[in-house]
Amino acid sequence: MIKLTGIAAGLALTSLASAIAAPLAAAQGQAPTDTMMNEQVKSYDWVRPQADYVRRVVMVPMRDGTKLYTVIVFRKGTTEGPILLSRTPYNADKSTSRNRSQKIEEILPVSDAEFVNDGYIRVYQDVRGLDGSEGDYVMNRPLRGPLNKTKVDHATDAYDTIDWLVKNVKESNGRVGITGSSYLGFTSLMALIDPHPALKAAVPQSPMVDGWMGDDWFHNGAFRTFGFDYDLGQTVKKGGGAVPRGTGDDYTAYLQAGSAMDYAKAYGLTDLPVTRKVLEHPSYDAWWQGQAVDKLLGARKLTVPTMLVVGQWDQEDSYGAPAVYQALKANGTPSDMVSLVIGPWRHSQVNYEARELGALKWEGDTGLQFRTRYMKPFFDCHLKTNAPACETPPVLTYATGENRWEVSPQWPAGDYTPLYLAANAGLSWAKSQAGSDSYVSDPAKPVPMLPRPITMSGDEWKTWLVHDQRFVDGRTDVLSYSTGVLDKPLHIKGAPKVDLRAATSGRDSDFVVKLIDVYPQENTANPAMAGYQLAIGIEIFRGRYVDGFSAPKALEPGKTYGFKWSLPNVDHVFLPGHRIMVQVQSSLFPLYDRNPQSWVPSIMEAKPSDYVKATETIHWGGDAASAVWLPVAKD
Ligand code: PG9
Repeated sequence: MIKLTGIAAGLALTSLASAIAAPLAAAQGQAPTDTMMNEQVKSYDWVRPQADYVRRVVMVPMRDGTKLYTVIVFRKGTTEGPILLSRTPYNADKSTSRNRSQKIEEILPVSDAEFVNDGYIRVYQDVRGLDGSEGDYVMNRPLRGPLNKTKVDHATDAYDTIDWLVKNVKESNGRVGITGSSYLGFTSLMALIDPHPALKAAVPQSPMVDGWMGDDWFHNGAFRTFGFDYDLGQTVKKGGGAVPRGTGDDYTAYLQAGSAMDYAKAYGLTDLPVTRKVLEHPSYDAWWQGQAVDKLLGARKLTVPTMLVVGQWDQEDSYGAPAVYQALKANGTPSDMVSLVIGPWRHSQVNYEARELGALKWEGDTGLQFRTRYMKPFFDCHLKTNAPACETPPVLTYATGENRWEVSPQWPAGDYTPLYLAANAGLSWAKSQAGSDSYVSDPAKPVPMLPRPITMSGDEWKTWLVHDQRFVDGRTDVLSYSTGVLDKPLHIKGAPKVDLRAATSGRDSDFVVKLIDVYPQENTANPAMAGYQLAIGIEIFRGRYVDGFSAPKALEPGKTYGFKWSLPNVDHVFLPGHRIMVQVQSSLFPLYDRNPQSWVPSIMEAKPSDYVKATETIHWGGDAASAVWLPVAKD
């Protein structure tokens, strides 16, 4: 005999019981049933009574009747809580439900812990048209006006949301702050336009401000292909994700496709309205200018105290925060209304653990340090009931190299001093006799942004700006100029400015300049850093815009032009024993599309035959003294 034990025995007994029960029921005159109970229930509340928080989901009505999905989270027992709002395109539900924990610190992003543990009410809202919110989604929806004929934008949506929150969240003290990084930085900035009176403070982090000048879509006219994946992920309701190009080398995938338009067509991206818009506006026209948030804010009086934050190696939106700071400073905004923070971070790293970036290590968790020592006190002093006095630094930066926070009264905080390109691959503080160097830029072999194979995703993308640049030093199409070994520190605080005197044999050309800290050749304690070429700033300029960004023109072959642009804002100390290097090249692929180097009205649509080799001549000394102007701090 087989003995049944445990579950098997239980199951066997249950089936035996029903086998007996059915004929029994029939015998007793009950009608056999041909339906079964539907075992699905309508919903499940994963926030259990034991949760240490309250989590409310509400549809907040906007002035046009559209309702926006809004999640309100706070610790149980909170009263008189300041509200901290973020308006997101990245799913409010997901931002407030990590692991479905019953602990508030666990369901929220790590950067929220210090706030909710001190009585703040955290609110995340889906922007209109995305995730739980109703309405139409327009990427970076412009302000009402020539580019937006509707009655709503992110300024009105923020206003209506804040209005609803202060009237309906009884646990709050009626004071609201707004924050978030990148797209959320953009929505934070838009809330500052005709703001609700209850909005008392803002911390926009790495905000996307001017998509053409230096944030996500272009830099100084050169198109950033990374936007394709973003468009697909962001604007397709089902099945978006990444561009389906497989796991191979992105360098090869983009090179084989041809122009940006060819690539877009090959992958069906021209079906996306947002991609079409970007491809149709290759120059700095009214469409781009009209939505540049630094211009919008610079034309108004700032009425909400604002702390602008950016990472020194922000691979997506390095331009926006300092540009808004400069625009507000230029219109007379005082330091107690606008301040600037530059941390040693990649894009959005301010909200994560930030002890290191690639091979670079900092003194502790610089993200946490900033949030607890500066960002939270800033919100506290503007939002708390019985608030402490504000002690917000006008400018707070992290001096990389010496690895310490420092406060400056204004930004830039150095005196611009030219470091000239010179003979024998040198860099010199004095202008030398005239001379030049040349290289051939071949669009068939563009200079890679990283050692191949390249996948512009994950950690590789997050840290590419701090990658050791030795992998291109020595290429025949990259010029490297260097100082001797420094005998004392050189501290720079600001955005280095490039003044490149160059000629091309073609009709158009890109120029890329990198300012590099070359570490000492030997380092027994840390061999990974021996001889490391750390780019302190990398930036591109598209030659056709030499006379203005809205007026592209063909270059005259052989004529020397002065190409001028800025590198990202930095606070860096080149230490004794290090050298300063400047690299010049004419492509940075595949992040930036290739310049065909012949004249075509739109580079987006260049044909294979338009891509030609060009000889680039970089002049130094005399009347055509190429230089990088460094904002040298007097320490
Ligand atoms: N940098 C991203 C982005 C912002 C706005 C538009 C497009 C892209 C982001 O990280 O949100």
